Amino acid sequence: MKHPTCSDSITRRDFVRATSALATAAVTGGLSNKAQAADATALSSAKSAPPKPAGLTYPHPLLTPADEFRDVSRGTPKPYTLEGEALVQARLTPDAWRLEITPDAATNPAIKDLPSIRKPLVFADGTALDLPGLLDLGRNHGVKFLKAMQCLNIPAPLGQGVWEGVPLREVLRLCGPMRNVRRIYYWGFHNTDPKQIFQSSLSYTQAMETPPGELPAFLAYRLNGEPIPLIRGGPVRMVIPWAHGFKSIKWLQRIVLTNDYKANDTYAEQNNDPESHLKTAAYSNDLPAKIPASQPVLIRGLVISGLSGLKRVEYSLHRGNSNSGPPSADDSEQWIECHLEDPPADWTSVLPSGVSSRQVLGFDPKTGQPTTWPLRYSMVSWFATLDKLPPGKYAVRARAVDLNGFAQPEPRPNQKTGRNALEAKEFEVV
Ligand SMILES: Nc1nc2c(c(=O)[nH]1)N[C@H]1C(S)=C(S)[C@@H](COP(=O)(O)O)O[C@H]1N2
Ligand SMILES: [Mo]
Repeated sequence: MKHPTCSDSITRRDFVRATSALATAAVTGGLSNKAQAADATALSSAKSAPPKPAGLTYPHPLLTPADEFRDVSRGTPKPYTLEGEALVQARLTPDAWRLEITPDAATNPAIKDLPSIRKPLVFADGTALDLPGLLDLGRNHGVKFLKAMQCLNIPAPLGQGVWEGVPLREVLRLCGPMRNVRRIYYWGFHNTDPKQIFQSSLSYTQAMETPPGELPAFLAYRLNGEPIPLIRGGPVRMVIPWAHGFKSIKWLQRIVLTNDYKANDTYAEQNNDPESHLKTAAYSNDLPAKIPASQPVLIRGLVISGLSGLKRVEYSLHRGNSNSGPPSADDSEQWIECHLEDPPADWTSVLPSGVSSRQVLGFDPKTGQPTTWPLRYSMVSWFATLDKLPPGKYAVRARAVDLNGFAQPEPRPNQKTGRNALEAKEFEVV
C-alpha cells in the first residue's frame, strides 16, 4: 500500500507565488537576532493565515482513493487475502454478509443483571441483518461524513474519504426494547483463532443518544461513492467519526449488547486510551536532503482538526541539524504561521459524483458550505515557503494550535492517546 497520497504538483512558479513577506522577514529574524523573536511571535499569533496565492495546487487531495489508504490490519490471514469460496464462507461477499446482534452471555461475574433484548438478530435463526436490509435502512436514515482515518500509534494520517452508511442507533432499534445494556461491543471477521480478534466498544449513550447536530456512530457501506472494497473493511465497516481508527472496525459482523461497564477494546490492552478522540495535530512531509539556494524551500504536510478544532499551523526553523534546535515546543521560540488549504470553491469537483455537499454532515444543508473549516475530524494540507535562506544545514518543525490555544504536542497526557510529537525535518541549502 502506498503512503497517504501526495502528488508533487506544486510548480516552481507556485513556490514563488506562495512566498510570503511575513515568512521571509520572520525567518531572517529568527536566524540572526533572538530579540526579534518576541515581535515575530506576536505577529504570527495576531495575524490570520495569509491567503492562498493564485494558481497554487495543494500537495494532498482531499479524498484518498480507497486502495491508497495506509492499511492497519491485524491477524493472519488478513481477511482481504481471502478469495472464492473462502470469502463466501467468511461471509465477506455482499450476498453472504450478515450482521448478528445478541445479548452478552454472562462472562463477568460482577455483572448481576443480565442484558435482554426483544429481537436478537441471529444467523442460525435466519434473522441476522443482510446487506439489502441495511441499504434499505439507509434510504431513510443514511448519513455521509468526510473523515480522516488515523491510527493512534502512527504519526501520519492513513487517508481521508467520504463514508456513507446507517447510524448504529437505527440498526440497534431493529432489536426492539432492550434492558440492562450499558455498552455495545463489536468486532469483525478475523479468522478462526479467538486470540486474534480485533474488537472495540462504545457506551450505550454514544451509540443511541446522538445530540442534535452531532455525528453518529454508523455502519458504513460506501466509501467515496463506491461500495467499500474488501481491502478497506467492506462490505460493511463501523465508522466512529470522532475516534481514532481502532474504533472503526473493518469487516463488521458482530454486535454484542452487554451490561458490562468496561471497554473491551483490543487497543486498551496495549496501553492505548480506548476513549481517546481524534486529536488536532500537524504532520510534515519529508524534504529533499539538499535544496539549491536559488530555490525557495517549500515545507508542507497535513493537519487533522480533532476534537478541540484547529486555530492554525505554524513552523519554526533552526540552523544546524535537529539536535541543535530546542527539543520540543517552547513559546520563547519563534513560530511562524503557515498557509492552510482553503475550502474548495466547487465541492462538486471534489466529492464523488452523486454526493452533494448539502447531504454531508458538517456542511450547511442550505448553502452546501462547511460549517467549520477545516471540517471536524477531517484533514487539509498546510504549507509555507522559506525564501532566501543562506547556504547551510537547517531543521524545521511544524505544529498545530487548537482552538483552546494548546500548541502541539499539548494537550496529550501521553503519546498513547495519539502520536503527535514535534518531528524535525532536516535539509541543507547548497
Ligand atoms: N477488523 C479489524 N478492524 C480494524 C483493524 C483490524 O486489525 N481489524 N485495525 C484498526 C486500526 S488499529 C486502525 S488504525 C484502522 C485502520 O484503517 P485502514 O486500514 O482502513 O486505514 O482500522 C481499524 N479496524
Ligand atoms: Mo490503529
